[in-house]
Amino acid sequence: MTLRSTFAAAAALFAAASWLLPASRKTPADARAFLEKANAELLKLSVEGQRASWVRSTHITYDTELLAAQADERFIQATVRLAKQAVEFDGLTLPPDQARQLKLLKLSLTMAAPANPAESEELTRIASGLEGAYGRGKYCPPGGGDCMDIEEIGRVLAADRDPKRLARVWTGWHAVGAPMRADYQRFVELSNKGARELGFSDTGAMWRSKYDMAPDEFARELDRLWEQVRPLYVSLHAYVRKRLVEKYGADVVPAKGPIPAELLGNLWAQEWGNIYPLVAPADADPGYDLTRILKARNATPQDMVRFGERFFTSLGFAPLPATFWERSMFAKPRDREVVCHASAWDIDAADDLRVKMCIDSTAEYFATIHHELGHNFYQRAYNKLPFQFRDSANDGFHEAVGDTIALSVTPEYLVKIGLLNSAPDASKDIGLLLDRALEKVAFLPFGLVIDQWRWKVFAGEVKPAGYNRAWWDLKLKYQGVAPPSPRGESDFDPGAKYHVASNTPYARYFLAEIQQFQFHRALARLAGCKGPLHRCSVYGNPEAGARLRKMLEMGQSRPWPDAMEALTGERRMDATAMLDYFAPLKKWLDEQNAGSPVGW
Ligand code: X8Z
Ligand code: ZN
Repeated sequence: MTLRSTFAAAAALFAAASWLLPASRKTPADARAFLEKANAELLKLSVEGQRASWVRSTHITYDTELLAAQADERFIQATVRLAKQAVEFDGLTLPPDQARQLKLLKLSLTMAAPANPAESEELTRIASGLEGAYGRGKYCPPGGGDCMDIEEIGRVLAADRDPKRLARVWTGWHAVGAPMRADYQRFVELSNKGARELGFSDTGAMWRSKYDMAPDEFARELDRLWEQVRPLYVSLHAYVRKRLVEKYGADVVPAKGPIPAELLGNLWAQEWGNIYPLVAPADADPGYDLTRILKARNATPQDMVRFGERFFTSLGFAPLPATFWERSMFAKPRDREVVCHASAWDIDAADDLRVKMCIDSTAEYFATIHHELGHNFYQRAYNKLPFQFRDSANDGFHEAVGDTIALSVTPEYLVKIGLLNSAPDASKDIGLLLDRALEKVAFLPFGLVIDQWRWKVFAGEVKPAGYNRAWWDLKLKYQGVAPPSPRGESDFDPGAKYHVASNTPYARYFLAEIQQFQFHRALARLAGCKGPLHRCSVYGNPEAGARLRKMLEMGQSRPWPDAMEALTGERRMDATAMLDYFAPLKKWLDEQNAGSPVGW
């Protein structure tokens, strides 16, 4: 034991006794000692929890689920206990970084367990079980035939163009949600109880409190950002629908109504890049297909991850540790159940970084790899900070970093790394932008829907008897999509989306979609790129890398506008960068849509 940690232990003991003092007699030294002890305890429990979750997600069994649930429970209970104790320091004038750590401690959970041990155990068991049920989910066609897992189903939705088969497979996967309904209802009751014990009105309000502004103000921020980008989405929607009417006929795709969700190339209609060939502009197609290139080269999952790593090292980041390559899961194992949904891990809060993915050699996975590595390089950048600061400035930042890098995957970059022979000229810009818009713009309303639904559910505005109805009402309102056939309350379609089953908040992805264009614009300008933003790549630019690293190293130590400013010079989330990026496409879409129905 070092001298420093001996001192910390003694101070912590003193602090333990002084927690019994009334608030007025607490001192800043007590607060410091409390935080040191709390951070050490939580770090230890969090590492144990990460290990148990890793094993649960890469070997799903009855036992690994229980072990992960127990480890989660220990971490959550400790956090709840410490958050309740932290209230004792309210009203004390403290150094800003200590005050912020205390505040973050109270906000750090996405699921708060009630103090009652039986309820706490029940909640964590349900939560772990829901994620496991999603991970094990399959569609077994009636009348025989091999069962399909989520990866195979995703491939059908991406490539099949038979509306009947798409509807069957879509419906088959969505059946995974139905058995989760009762557990989800109980999960809502218990997690709300935990949130109330921490002083929040419900779990949704707890989630909205994490943005360095009042929870209602955050909800208004989302509305404001959505209003900025909505016209762009509506134009894209109208154009895509028109092309789908041409392809499938007006009896399959209503010319003025919502688009059938199963026709958009993705199980949740969240990203539409897979139907690019159906909507490509006749005279501006860029003429290359990254998926085809990767397949032609027989690129292995490891090869693809290496491309991603090399982008980061080109910006001056240190390479990933050897253990990353040894311990990550890059491909779906044949011999066991796993959660394929991609995720990035920092197991020991030191340098045991990993990804868990079932990589296919496609352009979509190429982008997802950059997304995940963004998480890993962020985790590594802030891992020297106190435990409470080891997170992104707000949760959108964590999701935005890797995507920012993926925006630099331009044709010119692909030429530089030898994946493409020559870059298409400017006459193909509309094709490039449309391809990106199908990924990024199409996602925007989806990024809102999930938590608009959950906020209402947690607040009790949507009752269990109306879970599925409310889900489809929101999908219609924001996305303008409809299910292949009427859905009822014996279905539970939200459960067929990973983040609902795994209780991962989702507004973060909407924020990330907006922020990544702000980050990309700032880095591209810093790198001296004068051309249109979609042709700018910061590959190999150390200044851009240093600026990015500066923000990542701040972790969550400052309110997020400070981190945003460190990278971009701006203090607000603002969709103008995204609108600028897509401006030529918006003009083109509006021309294409002239005289055709717009909206639904
Ligand atoms: O879940 C993810 C990542 C892991 S954080 C693969 N994403 C969202 C989703 O798949 O629904 C990235 C984009 C949105
Ligand atoms: Zn992510």
